[in-house]
Amino acid sequence: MSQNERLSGSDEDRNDEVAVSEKQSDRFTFEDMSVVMGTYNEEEAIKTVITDIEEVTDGQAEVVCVDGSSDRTAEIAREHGARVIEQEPQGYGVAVEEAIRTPDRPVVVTTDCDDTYPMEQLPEFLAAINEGYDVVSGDRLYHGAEAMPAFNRLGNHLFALTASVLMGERVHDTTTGMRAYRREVIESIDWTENTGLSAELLIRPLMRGYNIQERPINYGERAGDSKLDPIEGGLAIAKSIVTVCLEEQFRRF
Ligand SMILES: Nc1nc2c(ncn2[C@@H]2O[C@H](COP(=O)(O)OP(=O)(O)OP(=O)(O)O)[C@@H](O)[C@H]2O)c(=O)[nH]1
Ligand SMILES: [Mg+2]
Repeated sequence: MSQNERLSGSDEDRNDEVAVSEKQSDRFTFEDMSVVMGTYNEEEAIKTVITDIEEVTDGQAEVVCVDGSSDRTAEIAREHGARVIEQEPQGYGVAVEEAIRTPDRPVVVTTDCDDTYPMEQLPEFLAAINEGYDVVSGDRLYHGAEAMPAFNRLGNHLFALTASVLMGERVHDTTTGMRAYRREVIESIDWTENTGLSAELLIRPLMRGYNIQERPINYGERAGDSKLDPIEGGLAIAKSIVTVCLEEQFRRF
């Protein structure tokens, strides 16, 4: 069910009551949702993440993993019903771009496979998409993100401030891994970044006028080892933010 199909029910000739009841029955459900992630040696977390998604969505959401692991992550993911696409490890964004482009369901949710993101908030994300948002972005910093290393927390505040200045609009968490997108947003934009893909996935839609909501989320302790080097990764993300914001500003002229 595409957004166009949803809106096609609002024919002027129909009375409001019929239009409202049609709109309600056309709301997206978890059967319209794919939860996608890159997975790279996440043996410690994969079972919990998939089980949480299954429980919260009553087994209705599809799970897609783009996997570059040398451990048992892919095997465990398949055992728990996920669709697994194998890919040589080439970085976060290469995996996540493949993951977001794979599903044909109309609502795509990204997460990390490290048990840091609250799958129990998936119903809220779906509800916000049904309210009309094109992108719903989990804001980890709102509640303080105590589980995040202090250096990363500071960096994430600085990324959000930098992006806000360059975009001319306040955002609070540009590098979060948990977001819901209408699939047409993903398909309508060319993605260019790797480590900085998460920031790009917020900045380009926002600067092109899509309807974005940031929602506070809880952020947990990571299971297993981080795949991001804080300095090298942080510099790559900063470069992506500046590049993408400037490209989008120029695109407006
Ligand atoms: N397939 C694949 N997945 C990757 C690659 N790099 C990272 N990932 C996955 O992408 C997700 C995000 O990586 P994380 O290590 O959690 O990065 P992060 O969230 O910035 O760092 P933490 O704060 O430590 O969680 C995880 O599920 C990783 O397994 C890669 O090269 N290939
Ligand atoms: Mg993570």
